Amino acid sequence: MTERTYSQGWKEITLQNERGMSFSVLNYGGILTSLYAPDRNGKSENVVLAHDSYEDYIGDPNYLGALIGRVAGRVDGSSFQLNGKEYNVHANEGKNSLHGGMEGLHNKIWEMTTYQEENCTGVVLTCESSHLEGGYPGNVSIQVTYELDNDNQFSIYYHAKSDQDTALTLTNHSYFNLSGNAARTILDHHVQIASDKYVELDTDLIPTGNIESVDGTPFDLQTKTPLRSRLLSDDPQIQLANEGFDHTFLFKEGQKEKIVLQEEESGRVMTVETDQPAVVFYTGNNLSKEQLLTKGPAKKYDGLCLETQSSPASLHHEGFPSIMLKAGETYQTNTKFSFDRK
Ligand code: FUC
Repeated sequence: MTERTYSQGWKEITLQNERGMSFSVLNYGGILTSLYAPDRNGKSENVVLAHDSYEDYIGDPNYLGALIGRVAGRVDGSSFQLNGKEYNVHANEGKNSLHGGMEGLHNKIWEMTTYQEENCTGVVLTCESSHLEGGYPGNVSIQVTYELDNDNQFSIYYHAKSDQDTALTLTNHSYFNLSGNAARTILDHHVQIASDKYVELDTDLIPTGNIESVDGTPFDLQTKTPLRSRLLSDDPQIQLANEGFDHTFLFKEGQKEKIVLQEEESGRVMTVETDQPAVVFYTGNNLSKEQLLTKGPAKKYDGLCLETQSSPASLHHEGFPSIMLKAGETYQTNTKFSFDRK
């Protein structure tokens, strides 16, 4: 374990396993600032995007590596009804609310405690979000654990409890790039998602509520698919998201491996398992050269996010798994990213 302190009092913890993997996390936003995984030849390199200067994490429009909540994704019109009452949450993207608004979890200082067990090592992050913070009801205690084991599995466990009924769906906003230190874009990554349905977006990227079949569309990623042709497709849904995916894919039942991501040149393969019903698959369509990353200026498609979660579309539409958390009940979910090489 190593610990670093930054001028603004931020702390960063780095933990490693016995198989060439390590990760670093900042107490600011619970941001995953690095995740090192070995390539085909055993060379460990960073597989998530990171800012060069730590100040750039403040107000980062791309939410690099951050924990996201209370409601990950977009809340249409920044309002919703709960128990017959209307709640207005903070609008931070026109009239809509993105990723919990300005007071989202990505902006919080989290407490961090590390642990070491026989086969794994981890860090537990905790924070409190008070009643009406960001406009959301209930005092909520949140605990997120990042854990790395000796089988090269990196897991995120989410845990929350509220003293009032509220809306909650948490995720992590890491941008994966398996080429290592973002040497190549994600255009030549292959992806497979166990999903036969995706959620249509309007021009503000708000779910229309229409659940569409992937059949015969660029959204059919049920077999291993190179991303390039899909991202460069003239499909109107791909076009409106600034030439890429920024969509919720609803997982099929009964398949343990929900997502497989592969970069053939490095040989890295990442498999995602989750108990969440969906993923927002975002292909870094808005990354641009104004942001300086550790590898140099960012560019479109430098990384992709796999935001496992439930959809905030459920706040306004039928047919989606609910994101309501009842007072006193426990929100508990997990997502596991397993690394391998081929
Ligand atoms: C994702 C996308 C958004 C946005 C943000 C930084 O979650 O859904 O469109 O660009 O990340």
